[in-house]
Amino acid sequence: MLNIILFGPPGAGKGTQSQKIIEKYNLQHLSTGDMLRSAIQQNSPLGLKAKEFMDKGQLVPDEMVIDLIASRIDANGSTKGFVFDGFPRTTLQAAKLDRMLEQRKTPITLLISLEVDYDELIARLVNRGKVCDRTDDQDENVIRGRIDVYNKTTLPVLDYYKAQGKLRSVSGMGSIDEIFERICHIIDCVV
Ligand code: B4P
Repeated sequence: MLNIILFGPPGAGKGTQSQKIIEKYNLQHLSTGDMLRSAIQQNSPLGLKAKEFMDKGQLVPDEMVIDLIASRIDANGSTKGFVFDGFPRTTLQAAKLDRMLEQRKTPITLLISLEVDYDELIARLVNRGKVCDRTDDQDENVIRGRIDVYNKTTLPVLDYYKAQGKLRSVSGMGSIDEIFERICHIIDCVV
């Protein structure tokens, strides 16, 4: 199986590139952000709780997303592999994911880290806030807060996978197709 973590700060292009990767390599897309937004739309108890954190630009509690991911991995046993988008976002989530995949004898193959300048991240998310109804993109202070949370809480996940020799960094600046070409080059070296 090919299991890829697509990693990067808010606005790095994780969701955008994940879509292209799953189409080209026939993988299953697991986005915790999408799962949580869908729970919010359905007004489920999990969605109502998640909304409180997401609207403020904070991470939702680890156990909520870990349970979500575990159920989706179990539901997709016959896939050729997964693209994890927006997960793991803490080292605890990373350790739990490793354990889940170890039990299924299908470890993470690579973590691809998208690197994008701070000002470009802000510009992309402010722009998305104008065209989408995502509440976490409506306020520039919340956007800046999400990037702070990424730097403080999520970045250590890079070191976790670097220690396993699985980290690959790629520039996330430029056109969507240029970035996708760089990502494919990395993936094609392992398939
Ligand atoms: P996510 O849904 O993961 O959202 P995101 O970090 O903002 O990135 P996203 O993938 O959507 O955007 P992209 O960079 O593709 O998380 C939302 C919230 O959910 C979190 O803040 C947190 O509260 C919660 N959450 C999710 N997972 C969690 C977890 N594991 N643990 C705890 N909490 C969790 O794209 C951004 C914009 O840039 C788009 O408009 C896109 O069109 C544009 N864009 C992309 N590539 C571009 C390019 N090359 N050039 C120009 N624009 C580009």
